[in-house]
Amino acid sequence: MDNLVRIALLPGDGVGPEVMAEVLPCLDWLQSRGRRLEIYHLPFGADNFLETGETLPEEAFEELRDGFDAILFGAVGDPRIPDGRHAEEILLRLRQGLELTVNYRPCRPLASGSRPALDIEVFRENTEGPYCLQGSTEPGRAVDLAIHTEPAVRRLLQAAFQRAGSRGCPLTLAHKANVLKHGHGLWMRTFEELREQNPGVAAHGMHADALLCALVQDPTPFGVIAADNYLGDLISDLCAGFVGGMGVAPSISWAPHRPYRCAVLAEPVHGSAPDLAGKGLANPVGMLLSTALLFRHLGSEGEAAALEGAVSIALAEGAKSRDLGGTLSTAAMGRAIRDHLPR
Ligand code: GGG
Repeated sequence: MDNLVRIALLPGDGVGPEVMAEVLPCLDWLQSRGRRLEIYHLPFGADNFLETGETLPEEAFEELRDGFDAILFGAVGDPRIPDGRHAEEILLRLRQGLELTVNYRPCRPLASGSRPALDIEVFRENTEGPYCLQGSTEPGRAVDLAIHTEPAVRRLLQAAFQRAGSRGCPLTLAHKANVLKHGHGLWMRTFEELREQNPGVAAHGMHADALLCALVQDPTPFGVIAADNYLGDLISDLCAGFVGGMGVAPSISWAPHRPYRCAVLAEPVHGSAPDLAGKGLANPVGMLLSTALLFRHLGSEGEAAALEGAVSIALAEGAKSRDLGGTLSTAAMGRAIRDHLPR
């Protein structure tokens, strides 16, 4: 029998609660197949902040860190909080505080059929770079600091080398070491060291601007792409555009060194899309595929593959939400997918 897994659900803002609602029956389904889960719904987000003045209180963070195994996250971002303070104090706090260094963003065609020609997996460092939130705005001058540390860079690159090795595909490091000599110099040195230790992996570095051009011209030769937080964010969004857009892009973040009990967080790549919220216009596919990634991370490989398969079959049969040119609501799209889950 599997061990009990405690999962915290944080739907967040905007379309987050709507796409998270489509996950709940999938968690029930996983339990119906013998996986023991304890699910907790947590309210942190813009509404809670505006009501209580709290973003993610320290006790709540510690409870998530030490009392849960995994987090399923929706999205944060709300126009009523224009400085995005709550988003930083919730999502970036979780990524950084739990040391979720590796953010994995797969991009492959979704409809079922022959082997995908495009099969890119972006490994994005998730806790550092310019997203460390250190900087200042002064009259006529603004500073955003980018911090890169050797342990985080090494952890991210080790995960990318491991994955490229097991897939037998090329590994590309995106960098701008010609300009960002210090930070990306560290990335290059660590990459070279790991390249020597992994002679079986066809690994090379590429200037990020040239990489973006090559991706737009032909993404099919690429396999695993590793990048810092900022470049990884941009590259993975571009790649999402090759396979249906932001609404279908999943992600999962984990701490390979497992410093705390809670070492994994799955969330769609998309943000809160406030203009779509409350209208049934959001596509739940990114959230559902992120849930499948979590199932796989927790060792439920069969159920992960079945959920991914259900998405593929539903899309191949013509199920389409508005972003994909169809008319299905968020809930109808979720139902069309779940109809293909094995009982
Ligand atoms: N699930 C990713 C997420 O919520 N990211 C935060 C974000 O991008 N917020 C800004 C926005 O929603 O536009």
